[in-house]
Amino acid sequence: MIAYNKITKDRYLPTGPELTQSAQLYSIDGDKMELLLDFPTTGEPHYAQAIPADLVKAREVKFFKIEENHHPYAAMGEKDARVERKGKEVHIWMTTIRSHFAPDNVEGVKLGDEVYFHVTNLEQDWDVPHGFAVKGAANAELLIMPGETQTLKWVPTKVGVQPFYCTDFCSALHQEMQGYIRVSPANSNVPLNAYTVSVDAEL
Ligand SMILES: [Cu+2]
Repeated sequence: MIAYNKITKDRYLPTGPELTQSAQLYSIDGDKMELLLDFPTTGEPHYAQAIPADLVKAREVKFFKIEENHHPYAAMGEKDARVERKGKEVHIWMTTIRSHFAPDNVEGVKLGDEVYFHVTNLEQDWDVPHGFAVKGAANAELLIMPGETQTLKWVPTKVGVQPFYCTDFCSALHQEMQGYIRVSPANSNVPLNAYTVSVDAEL
Protein backbone atom coordinates (compact mmCIF):
# COMPACT_ATOMS: atom_id res chain seq x y z
CA MET A 1 0.00 0.00 0.00
CA ILE A 2 1.22 3.46 -0.76
CA ALA A 3 0.31 6.49 1.30
CA TYR A 4 0.51 10.00 -0.03
CA ASN A 5 0.54 12.46 2.82
CA LYS A 6 -0.66 15.96 2.20
CA ILE A 7 0.75 17.51 5.35
CA THR A 8 4.50 17.21 5.58
CA LYS A 9 5.15 19.95 8.06
CA ASP A 10 8.77 20.08 9.23
CA ARG A 11 9.71 16.82 7.51
CA TYR A 12 11.88 18.26 4.75
CA LEU A 13 13.86 21.44 4.20
CA PRO A 14 11.92 24.10 2.32
CA THR A 15 14.29 24.29 -0.67
CA GLY A 16 11.92 25.25 -3.46
CA PRO A 17 8.76 27.14 -4.28
CA GLU A 18 6.67 24.29 -2.98
CA LEU A 19 7.17 22.17 0.12
CA THR A 20 8.07 18.60 -0.62
CA GLN A 21 5.37 16.15 0.40
CA SER A 22 5.89 12.70 1.78
CA ALA A 23 4.99 9.22 0.66
CA GLN A 24 5.22 5.88 2.36
CA LEU A 25 5.23 2.35 1.13
CA TYR A 26 3.74 -0.24 3.47
CA SER A 27 3.56 -3.97 3.39
CA ILE A 28 0.05 -5.08 4.31
CA ASP A 29 0.77 -8.80 4.01
CA GLY A 30 0.68 -9.67 7.70
CA ASP A 31 -1.33 -8.77 10.74
CA LYS A 32 0.58 -5.55 11.26
CA MET A 33 1.37 -2.96 8.63
CA GLU A 34 5.09 -2.69 8.06
CA LEU A 35 6.69 0.52 6.79
CA LEU A 36 9.07 -0.44 3.95
CA LEU A 37 10.01 2.96 2.61
CA ASP A 38 9.46 6.57 3.57
CA PHE A 39 10.38 9.09 0.88
CA PRO A 40 9.80 12.65 -0.32
CA THR A 41 7.67 13.29 -3.36
CA THR A 42 6.41 16.29 -5.25
CA GLY A 43 2.97 17.58 -4.44
CA GLU A 44 0.30 16.75 -5.05
CA PRO A 45 0.33 13.19 -6.35
CA HIS A 46 -2.95 11.35 -6.79
CA TYR A 47 -1.84 8.25 -8.58
CA ALA A 48 0.78 5.60 -8.02
CA GLN A 49 1.94 2.64 -10.02
CA ALA A 50 4.51 0.08 -9.01
CA ILE A 51 6.45 -2.53 -10.95
CA PRO A 52 9.03 -5.05 -9.76
CA ALA A 53 12.49 -3.45 -9.54
CA ASP A 54 14.13 -6.18 -11.61
CA LEU A 55 12.09 -5.12 -14.65
CA VAL A 56 13.74 -1.72 -14.44
CA LYS A 57 17.19 -2.75 -13.28
CA ALA A 58 17.97 -4.82 -16.37
CA ARG A 59 17.02 -1.94 -18.66
CA GLU A 60 18.70 0.81 -16.70
CA VAL A 61 20.67 3.29 -18.82
CA LYS A 62 22.89 5.56 -16.79
CA PHE A 63 24.38 7.31 -19.78
CA PHE A 64 24.41 6.87 -23.56
CA LYS A 65 27.65 5.49 -24.98
CA ILE A 66 29.15 8.14 -27.20
CA GLU A 67 30.38 5.55 -29.71
CA GLU A 68 26.78 4.41 -30.16
CA ASN A 69 25.55 7.93 -30.89
CA HIS A 70 24.44 7.82 -34.53
CA HIS A 71 22.65 11.15 -34.53
CA PRO A 72 23.28 12.72 -37.96
CA TYR A 73 24.52 15.91 -36.32
CA ALA A 74 26.56 14.37 -33.51
CA ALA A 75 30.02 15.76 -32.80
CA MET A 76 32.04 12.87 -31.42
CA GLY A 77 34.69 15.10 -29.92
CA GLU A 78 35.85 18.69 -29.95
CA LYS A 79 37.70 18.01 -33.20
CA ASP A 80 34.25 17.77 -34.83
CA ALA A 81 33.09 21.12 -33.44
CA ARG A 82 32.38 23.41 -36.40
CA VAL A 83 29.91 25.63 -38.18
CA GLU A 84 28.55 25.25 -41.71
CA ARG A 85 26.20 27.33 -43.79
CA LYS A 86 23.55 25.68 -46.01
CA GLY A 87 21.76 28.58 -47.64
CA LYS A 88 19.88 30.42 -44.89
CA GLU A 89 20.56 27.62 -42.43
CA VAL A 90 23.56 27.80 -40.15
CA HIS A 91 24.40 24.47 -38.52
CA ILE A 92 26.64 24.42 -35.47
CA TRP A 93 28.15 21.12 -34.36
CA MET A 94 28.74 21.85 -30.69
CA THR A 95 30.09 19.78 -27.83
CA THR A 96 29.62 20.21 -24.12
CA ILE A 97 31.65 18.76 -21.29
CA ARG A 98 32.53 20.18 -17.86
CA SER A 99 32.96 23.08 -18.10
CA HIS A 100 32.77 24.60 -21.54
CA PHE A 101 31.13 24.50 -24.94
CA ALA A 102 33.09 24.03 -28.15
CA PRO A 103 32.80 26.22 -30.08
CA ASP A 104 31.97 28.94 -27.59
CA ASN A 105 32.23 31.81 -30.07
CA VAL A 106 30.33 31.92 -33.33
CA GLU A 107 30.18 34.78 -35.82
CA GLY A 108 29.05 35.30 -39.38
CA VAL A 109 25.38 34.60 -38.65
CA LYS A 110 23.14 37.12 -40.39
CA LEU A 111 19.70 38.43 -39.68
CA GLY A 112 17.30 36.23 -41.64
CA ASP A 113 19.30 33.07 -40.94
CA GLU A 114 18.01 30.04 -39.06
CA VAL A 115 20.56 28.77 -36.58
CA TYR A 116 20.63 25.11 -35.55
CA PHE A 117 22.67 24.30 -32.46
CA HIS A 118 23.38 20.56 -32.50
CA VAL A 119 24.76 20.01 -29.04
CA THR A 120 26.45 16.75 -28.08
CA ASN A 121 27.08 16.06 -24.43
CA LEU A 122 30.47 14.29 -24.38
CA GLU A 123 30.24 13.28 -20.73
CA GLN A 124 30.51 9.54 -20.12
CA ASP A 125 29.40 9.47 -16.54
CA TRP A 126 25.91 9.41 -15.14
CA ASP A 127 24.15 12.34 -13.54
CA VAL A 128 25.99 14.88 -15.70
CA PRO A 129 23.39 16.28 -18.05
CA HIS A 130 24.11 19.68 -19.54
CA GLY A 131 21.58 22.26 -20.56
CA PHE A 132 21.66 24.72 -23.41
CA ALA A 133 19.84 27.97 -24.01
CA VAL A 134 20.35 31.14 -26.03
CA LYS A 135 19.40 34.38 -24.38
CA GLY A 136 16.21 35.69 -25.93
CA ALA A 137 15.23 32.42 -27.61
CA ALA A 138 11.46 32.27 -27.69
CA ASN A 139 10.98 28.53 -27.87
CA ALA A 140 12.81 26.34 -25.40
CA GLU A 141 16.06 25.11 -23.97
CA LEU A 142 17.76 21.75 -24.17
CA LEU A 143 18.52 19.16 -21.53
CA ILE A 144 21.14 16.83 -23.00
CA MET A 145 21.94 13.55 -21.31
CA PRO A 146 25.53 12.22 -21.32
CA GLY A 147 26.37 10.85 -24.78
CA GLU A 148 23.28 12.34 -26.40
CA THR A 149 22.83 14.96 -29.16
CA GLN A 150 19.96 17.42 -29.25
CA THR A 151 19.13 20.33 -31.52
CA LEU A 152 17.87 23.81 -30.71
CA LYS A 153 16.60 25.95 -33.56
CA TRP A 154 17.04 29.67 -33.07
CA VAL A 155 15.95 32.44 -35.39
CA PRO A 156 17.68 35.64 -34.33
CA THR A 157 15.49 38.73 -34.42
CA LYS A 158 18.09 41.42 -33.87
CA VAL A 159 21.66 42.32 -34.67
CA GLY A 160 24.11 41.95 -31.79
CA VAL A 161 25.92 39.47 -29.59
CA GLN A 162 23.81 36.99 -27.65
CA PRO A 163 25.12 34.74 -24.90
CA PHE A 164 24.34 31.05 -24.76
CA TYR A 165 24.80 29.04 -21.61
CA CYS A 166 24.34 25.80 -19.74
CA THR A 167 20.98 25.67 -17.97
CA ASP A 168 21.51 22.59 -15.84
CA PHE A 169 23.70 22.73 -12.77
CA CYS A 170 26.52 20.36 -13.75
CA SER A 171 29.52 21.09 -11.52
CA ALA A 172 31.19 23.83 -9.52
CA LEU A 173 32.13 25.59 -12.78
CA HIS A 174 28.62 25.46 -14.19
CA GLN A 175 28.40 29.25 -14.14
CA GLU A 176 31.40 29.39 -16.48
CA MET A 177 29.63 27.38 -19.14
CA GLN A 178 28.74 30.02 -21.63
CA GLY A 179 29.60 31.36 -25.04
CA TYR A 180 28.59 34.03 -27.51
CA ILE A 181 26.99 34.19 -30.93
CA ARG A 182 27.25 37.31 -33.02
CA VAL A 183 24.42 38.24 -35.34
CA SER A 184 25.30 40.65 -38.14
CA PRO A 185 23.03 42.65 -40.47
CA ALA A 186 21.55 40.73 -43.42
CA ASN A 187 23.89 42.44 -45.89
CA SER A 188 27.05 41.98 -43.82
CA ASN A 189 30.11 40.14 -45.10
CA VAL A 190 31.41 38.88 -41.76
CA PRO A 191 32.75 35.40 -42.59
CA LEU A 192 31.20 32.40 -40.86
CA ASN A 193 33.56 31.35 -38.11
CA ALA A 194 33.48 29.31 -34.89
CA TYR A 195 36.18 28.92 -32.28
CA THR A 196 36.71 28.03 -28.64
CA VAL A 197 38.31 30.37 -26.14
CA SER A 198 37.36 28.88 -22.77
CA VAL A 199 40.26 28.80 -20.35
CA ASP A 200 39.80 25.10 -19.67
CA ALA A 201 39.30 24.19 -23.34
CA GLU A 202 42.82 22.80 -23.71
CA LEU A 203 42.93 20.80 -20.51
CU1 LIG B 1 26.76 22.40 -17.69
